[in-house]
Amino acid sequence: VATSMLHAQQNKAIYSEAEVPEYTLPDPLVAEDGTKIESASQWTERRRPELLELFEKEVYGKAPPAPEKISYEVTESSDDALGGIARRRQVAIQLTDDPKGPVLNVLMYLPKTDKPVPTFMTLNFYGNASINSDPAIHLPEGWLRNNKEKGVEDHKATEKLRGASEARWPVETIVKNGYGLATAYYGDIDPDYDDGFQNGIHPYFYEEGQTKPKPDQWGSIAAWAWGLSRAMDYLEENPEIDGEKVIVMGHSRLGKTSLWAGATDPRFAAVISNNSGCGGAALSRRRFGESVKRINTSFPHWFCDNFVQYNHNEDACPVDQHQLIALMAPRPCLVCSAEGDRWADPRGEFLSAHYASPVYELLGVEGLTTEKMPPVEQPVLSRLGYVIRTEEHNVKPRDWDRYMKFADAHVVGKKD
Ligand code: GTR
Repeated sequence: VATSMLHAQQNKAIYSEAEVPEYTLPDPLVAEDGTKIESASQWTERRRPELLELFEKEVYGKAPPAPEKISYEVTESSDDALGGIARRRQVAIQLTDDPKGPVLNVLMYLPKTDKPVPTFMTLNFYGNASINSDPAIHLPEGWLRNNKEKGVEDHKATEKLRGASEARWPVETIVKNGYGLATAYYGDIDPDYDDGFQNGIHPYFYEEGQTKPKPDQWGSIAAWAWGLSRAMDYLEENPEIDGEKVIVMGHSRLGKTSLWAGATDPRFAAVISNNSGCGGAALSRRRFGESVKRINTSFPHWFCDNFVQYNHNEDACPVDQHQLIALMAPRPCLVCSAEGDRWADPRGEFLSAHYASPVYELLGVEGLTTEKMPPVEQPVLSRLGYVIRTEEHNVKPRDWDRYMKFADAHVVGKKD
């Protein structure tokens, strides 16, 4: 009886600071053997690779290296999109050597200029056609999560899908501010349901006789992040894009993904996490809102199997999520929370940025410039930035205004 009561208690989500257990965070600036990290080179050569490897092994799983060559095909293109203000490009990136293998369809809207443009790279939840009602966007062909309101029936896109998520994607404003937007459907890389890794990208990398990833090999989040890197391979080759100014942004599970993409791929010039929560920006040891056990139970395919050891056992994990934020350093990184998104633990997201700050400072750049969690709607847009807005778990036009202001200051170098 006592044990089952304990389990019931443990399984109840924590929603008050008083219930947050006491915890000690692993120090980003102390190596696993106890050595203090006191110089930028010690961080870069020793501690950073060590932490990256721990996150690979214990949390997200290790992804295979980039393919030697990527092939892609421009499937559609226009220099007169969005009422004449933008160029539209649609490109199919072959993710493996197998011509029948998965293809990542990237949609781009780019400002009309002769110069290569800084660009936001962002995965989407319902296919490229969901972000804008532009009839030229190809409808997604693969499996989608059922959602009648969004126009998905029997896991297939219908015409109703067009523009169904456009409130989250202020494309015109982005383009008018001089930024490109590149987006792709995350399900092109791996459909988001637990099928034991039989579909999507994973099987293409199995050794002979292997039927699922090993406990330290990539789950779906690592696969989506790997797909972002393949998009980056292409963006770097596209002369219309400034490959040194690609900002990876993502919301929720795709916020977790953008953080992991930023950690594993230093070509991303800046990283933005929106409402990423557990397994993203939020500290796992706080167990506030969504816990490690809960996320591993609801979404067994997101993380690697080793992560399951830390269900209700967060303190045993050699890493916590502030160290993930530290892996972005010295690149600009913006952590965004929402007051109504308690499931994602806004305070835990703030604390991650706070505890990552010493790494930025060691590297000689500005960390998070506030010690205290800022009030709602008062963004702290330092190089390591944090903002909490009002309202729910979502992406709002004003979130994008902040991403752009942040990128103006730290990626493009424009002042206010
Ligand atoms: C929730 C999940 C969160 C978050 C969210 C989303 O169900 O518990 O971790 O990822 O989904 O991606 O919308």
